[in-house]
Amino acid sequence: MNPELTLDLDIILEIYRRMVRIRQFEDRLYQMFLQGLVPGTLHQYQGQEAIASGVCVALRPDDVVFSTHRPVGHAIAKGVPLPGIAAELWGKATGCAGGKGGQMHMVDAAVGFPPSSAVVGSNIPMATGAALGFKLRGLDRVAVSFFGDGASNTGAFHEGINLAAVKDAPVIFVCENNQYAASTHVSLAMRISDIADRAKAYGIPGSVIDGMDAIAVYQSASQAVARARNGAGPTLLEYKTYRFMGHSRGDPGGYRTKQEVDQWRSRDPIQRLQNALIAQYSQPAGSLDQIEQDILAEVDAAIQFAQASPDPDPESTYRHVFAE
Ligand SMILES: Cc1ncc(C[n+]2csc(CCOP(=O)(O)OP(=O)(O)O)c2C)c(N)n1
Ligand SMILES: [Mg+2]
Repeated sequence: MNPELTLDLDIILEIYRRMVRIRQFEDRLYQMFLQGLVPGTLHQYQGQEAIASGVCVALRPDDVVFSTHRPVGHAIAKGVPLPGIAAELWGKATGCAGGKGGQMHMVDAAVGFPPSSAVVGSNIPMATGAALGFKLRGLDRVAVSFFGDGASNTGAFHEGINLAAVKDAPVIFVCENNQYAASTHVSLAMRISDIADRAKAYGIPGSVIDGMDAIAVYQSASQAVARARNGAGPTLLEYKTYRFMGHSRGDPGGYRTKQEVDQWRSRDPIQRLQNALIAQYSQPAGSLDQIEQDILAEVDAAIQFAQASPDPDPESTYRHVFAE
């Protein structure tokens, strides 16, 4: 039997919804950015949606996700409400970080999303620390760190994973290998072709998974989550993927060939899941269109909310600097 058919339809539809929500929101931001309507910078997530969505659907609401400089997709997938994300991008008082964080600093403790960190690699030991805290308090919650191929070359990667391994901390290390750290191809930054091989050095399981296949992402993440929750310790999951857009705003992308970008775009993870929903789960194309229309309305509403929201009160500048 096709293993895809063993998965509950509701789960696949939930993964699909989250992926479409990320794509629609990110595409809208891109269009508005080109019109000069988005303040600040953008590090976009198009192409990688299967990873955030597949992993987060495998989590409970009280599990926590530590993200990076590219956090919008992770935040949406973990359930941070779109209006708060949009308002944060516009630096408004109603933003999820009160308008003080901007694009790289999404946060919502209520849905298990501690502040994302733009310091590459730093969120790896943070996730280990949170997971150790859960373990010491006897809780069966898990922590996830999302990070890139570039982050896997930092010292924080080594320290964070090694400590988690020796302590059997309930954490999942999710490496999104999108082939580039800014403009540097992975082959120029490491001698190995699979980052998952590094798991051996820490005595934990590591696997390589197709990050454009949402169902494979969900299945691999579910196994790692079950292992962590059962006290068996951390797992390193390397998802091979690609970012469809530039590294950040204004990246002309001259370091990638059109042929390479087109080849990866032809493996679009949303199109792939849509095909599976239609062909194997007999979902009418119309019902998937309806999901997309509903999400477009959510995106419109979130952006209108952000644009209509007030700027932060100058008096709030020194709030959240010291413990109150
Ligand atoms: C410690 C540190 N060094 C450098 C930077 C600048 N920087 C921001 S993103 C980035 C590339 C990160 O690549 P990767 O980890 O593969 O993540 P991706 O951008 O591909 O998602 C760099 C070098 C930073 N933010 N932090
Ligand atoms: Mg990368």
